[in-house]
Amino acid sequence: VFLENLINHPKFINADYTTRFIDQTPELFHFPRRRDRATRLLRFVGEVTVNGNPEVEGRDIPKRLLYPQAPVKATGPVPDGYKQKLSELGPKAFSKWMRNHGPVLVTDTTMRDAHQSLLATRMRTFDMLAVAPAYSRLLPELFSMECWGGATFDVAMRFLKEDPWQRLAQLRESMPNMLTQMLLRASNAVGYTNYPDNVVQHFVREAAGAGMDIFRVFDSLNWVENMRVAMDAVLDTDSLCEATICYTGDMLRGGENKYDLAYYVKMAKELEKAGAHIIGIKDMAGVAKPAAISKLVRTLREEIGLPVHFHTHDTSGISAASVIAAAQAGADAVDSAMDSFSGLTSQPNLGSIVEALRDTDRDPGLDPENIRIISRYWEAVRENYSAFESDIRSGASEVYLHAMPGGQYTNLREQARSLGLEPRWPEVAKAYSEVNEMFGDIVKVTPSSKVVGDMALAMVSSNLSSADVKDPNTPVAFPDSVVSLFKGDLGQPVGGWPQELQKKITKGEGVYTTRPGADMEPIDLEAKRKELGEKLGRKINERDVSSYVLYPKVFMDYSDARKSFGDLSVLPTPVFFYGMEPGQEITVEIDKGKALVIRYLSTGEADEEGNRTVFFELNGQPRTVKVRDKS
Ligand code: 3PY
Ligand code: ZN
Repeated sequence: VFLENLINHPKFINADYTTRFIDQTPELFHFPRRRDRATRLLRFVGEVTVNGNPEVEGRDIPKRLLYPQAPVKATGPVPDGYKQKLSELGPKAFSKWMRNHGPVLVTDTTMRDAHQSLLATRMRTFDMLAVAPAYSRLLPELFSMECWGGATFDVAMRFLKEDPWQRLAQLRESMPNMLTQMLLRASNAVGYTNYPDNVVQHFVREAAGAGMDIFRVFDSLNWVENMRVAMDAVLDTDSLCEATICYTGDMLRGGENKYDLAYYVKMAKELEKAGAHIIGIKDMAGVAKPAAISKLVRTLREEIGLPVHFHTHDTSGISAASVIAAAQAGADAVDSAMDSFSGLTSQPNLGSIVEALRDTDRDPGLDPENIRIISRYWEAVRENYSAFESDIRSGASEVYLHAMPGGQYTNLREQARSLGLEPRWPEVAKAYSEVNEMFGDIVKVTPSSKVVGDMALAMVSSNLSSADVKDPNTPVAFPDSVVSLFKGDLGQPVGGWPQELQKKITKGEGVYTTRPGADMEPIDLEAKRKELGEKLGRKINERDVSSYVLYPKVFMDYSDARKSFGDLSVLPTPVFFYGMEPGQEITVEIDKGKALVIRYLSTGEADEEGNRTVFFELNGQPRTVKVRDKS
């Protein structure tokens, strides 16, 4: 133990010691009885069984809890897929191959955007890993698996007490033939604010190293200047850079229109020149109508030499028509979600799109039976997350009014509910669209969409009209995020900010038009590494450093949970959220080939201090843990 303490001591790791280190470092002689992994897991299961998981507190309880079985065992050979093609060709030649490939390529978003948009991003690694080997074997012709980035990074740590990097590395290993794909918010990385350039570069390097193949890079104001750092960082790796245009407004609308065809073509050409391998069209709200997307895809393919990848949301209920139109117009790849995770604010239905295109010249050639097998698995998984489902039952043409991103819609509705504004939701939706107009008709996608949402809620809760907000003589308490946006902290929108409003919001102070990252001091990563090592008192790696600089507090809270309970991603989802039933037995694989059999027996009465003893059997041996009853 002494040696272990020594080699894990942060000062030792960082070579920050002298010959008197051993004399001056009494903690090297602390030999605590280390809680083994099984005990830590039992403590968590006991805690949730007695007190519940705060993450589902106050939410609906699922009708039933399921333990979905993986559709195929991880045996049998894995056929080659597009991962092998990328390794063989490299990103540039892969891009050329993609552009000349006849069938439309299909991305599955179930592991990222679908659950981000339907279940508040709560899907756990456990449920992804169980099905990953089945994807590899049953659907090797899928173009890519969107499985990382966007909101999944912080939600994994914040709410699920998981390491997002571990998720990526494990998925990479379990699907060796599939291309992994992530959503990267350019200079906002996987956060909600602009980070210094070196933080973004470090993050991209680590993500590529952990197995990320396709980086879908976008900027929340479509400002290409703000995309270059992230794009260049991707171009320095062997991964694919999918530079992305956020689709907004109504391209074919007559009259004055900022977001017309010429706008998109110009942006696509800039992205091509900046070195992109693929051009993404990201219709985050699901407002790209079939005729518009058809024209856009056809024109982009004529005007640029890169493959085009279309992404949309089904909030309207008719977005599959846009996907089919995009495919018919020559889109090289399209996104969709596995049937049981499709529709509403998620992506349109993968199985049905594949069927609709069958026997056409764009037939993706995916096996319908295998799609059904995988979708059935996801259907069972989804039941366990019903606490996070929204009440939305149908598509809504209202999306053409507010144009909220699919990933934001349910969140904002939830925020409105928590402020007591749910009965006034139509007003919130209308205010959202008015705020957009006041802000100069901007692109609304994380994080700019969050700012528009903050302002809309502020207006409805304080009964402010847009005339009040604009009136220089009516005092308005603008949310911090709005002040920051109008100073320039997220960059510049096309045509600049409306000046009168900007003056009112910022009081003329701190406004700038340069790229935010250009004025930010680089973070001293070496110092952060040292600081983190000391805080955690364990050996750390570059991925920990990245999480820490992106989300200092969230990462530290996650680390505390990890220290107390170990790796919680190994627990089945019903147990993670709802604990165990007396007499229930589960098998938990804590490492490859190392399993624990946990049987929950009962919980004793609370003692005078309010502690209860929880009785388990671990691999047949009695074990108890003490849990403070918080009720
Ligand atoms: C994200 O940035 O997380 C999004 O999904 C935006 O659409
Ligand atoms: Zn999306």
